[in-house]
Amino acid sequence: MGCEAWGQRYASCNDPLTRKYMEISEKKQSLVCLAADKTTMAEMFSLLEKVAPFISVLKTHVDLIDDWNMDDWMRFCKLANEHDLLVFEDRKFADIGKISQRQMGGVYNIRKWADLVTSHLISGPDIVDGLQKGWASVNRSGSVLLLAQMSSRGNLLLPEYCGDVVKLGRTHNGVLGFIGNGSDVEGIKFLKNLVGENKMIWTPGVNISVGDGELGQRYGDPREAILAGSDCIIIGSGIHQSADPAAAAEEYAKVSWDAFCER
Ligand code: 6AU
Repeated sequence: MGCEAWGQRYASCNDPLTRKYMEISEKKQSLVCLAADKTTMAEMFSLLEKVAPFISVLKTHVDLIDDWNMDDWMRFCKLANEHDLLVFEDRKFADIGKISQRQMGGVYNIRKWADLVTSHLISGPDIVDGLQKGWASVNRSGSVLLLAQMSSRGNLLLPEYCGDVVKLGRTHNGVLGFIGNGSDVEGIKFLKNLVGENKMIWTPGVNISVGDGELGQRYGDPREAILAGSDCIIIGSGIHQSADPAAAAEEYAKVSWDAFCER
């Protein structure tokens, strides 16, 4: 499968998951990752069925689900894969390498179903190797998005730290890219300048209604985020709190793809 829209970035990329994201996003014409922040399995299934055609990635917080069990969860992930979605567990790992490796297992067994996970780099670079060993132990592969910035008010991921995260993550094969702050256009441009073309920037903190969200969350405009350098907008409440999640997802997909083509 070719990938015209991503052009040179696709041609020069040899990371399978990055390529897969580019292919899916081109096919669906959507740079949208849904943050499926629901609390029951029934709500997760219902949301997925409604929005799947308009999104390229499904982001989960597995520990938000009150009635979680492995059988339903594996069915849910299988359905997501059938809808051509990457499954992304936003676990925000932060421990030392060997513990992070083991946390890929445990009750949730993230290594068995997630293609992508988020991680902080606060404990140093071995965390990425630990997470990669987690996938390798079950003969699967996956990739890590490192938190280089955050969208929440008062967070401590300041520019110097952001620069250090990018320096370590830019050349690591186990890293797909970086989480940037979608609410801050200048911040995304700063990050893009550090990251360059080889790794991705995915941005939460994006909503068509810009401004402050709940409990310190902040929102920027989806088109502006993509023009500034975001390769994927992570949308939660903008879709799942909408009265019509399918229509909202379709709208975010269109805005994202138009902005990407403009860029
Ligand atoms: O659109 P929202 O505000 O309803 O949801 C935003 C989603 C949530 C957060 O856990 C996540 O994006 N997030 C992250 C991620 C992706 O790691 C980082 C961050 O800085 N801010 C943020 O909101 O599921």
